[in-house]
Amino acid sequence: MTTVQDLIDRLEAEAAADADPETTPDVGIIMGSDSDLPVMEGAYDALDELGFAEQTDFDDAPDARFTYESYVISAHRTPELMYAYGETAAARGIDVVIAGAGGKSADLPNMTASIAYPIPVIGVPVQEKSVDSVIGMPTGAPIVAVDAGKSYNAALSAAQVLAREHDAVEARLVDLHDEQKAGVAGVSTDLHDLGIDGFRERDES
Ligand code: AIR
Repeated sequence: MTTVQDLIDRLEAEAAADADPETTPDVGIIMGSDSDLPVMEGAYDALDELGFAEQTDFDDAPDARFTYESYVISAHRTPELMYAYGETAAARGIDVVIAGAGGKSADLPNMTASIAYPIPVIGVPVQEKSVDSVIGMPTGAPIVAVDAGKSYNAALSAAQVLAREHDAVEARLVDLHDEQKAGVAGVSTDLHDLGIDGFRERDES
């Protein structure tokens, strides 16, 4: 059975490997519990739509140039793992972290932002009641955060960070935005032209 220490050792070994940044995950997704996954799905959806691939083996990068990885890390159950993840993030080639946690003490995003600084951390409050603990940082300890549950936007923000350095990510962001605009135009036309009854009928069929 894998122990927390095994995971810490793994992260530290990867940090020491001095891997080519083109082969390391660009985005790290972490969450306080696997019970957060339904809310964090939006981040995976957005990254998939932007053409990112998941990297499950640090030593064997997928063909896609831009990748993400994910781990469950609990600020309260496994604080030593949170420290190790934050402290090794830069050396492991992570450029931006998306961190989600729920409950009233949702401390993974804010603590990871402090530990991994200056790597940007986008916090996702998994529940409405988590918002204050995610965003309530003291002066000098920054975090970027989205509204409760908005993990899709967290992934877009993460891609925006990468886009400052990578034109290909910027182009994908612009394309996705155009597709979403076209989607609104399509829905708007359908609602108008089919009328409310026809629109409801089509959606129900
Ligand atoms: N959590 C886990 N460790 C610290 C915190 N704050 C959060 C998880 C999840 C909630 O507690 O992010 O949203 C409940 O976790 P679980 O594992 O009991 O379902």
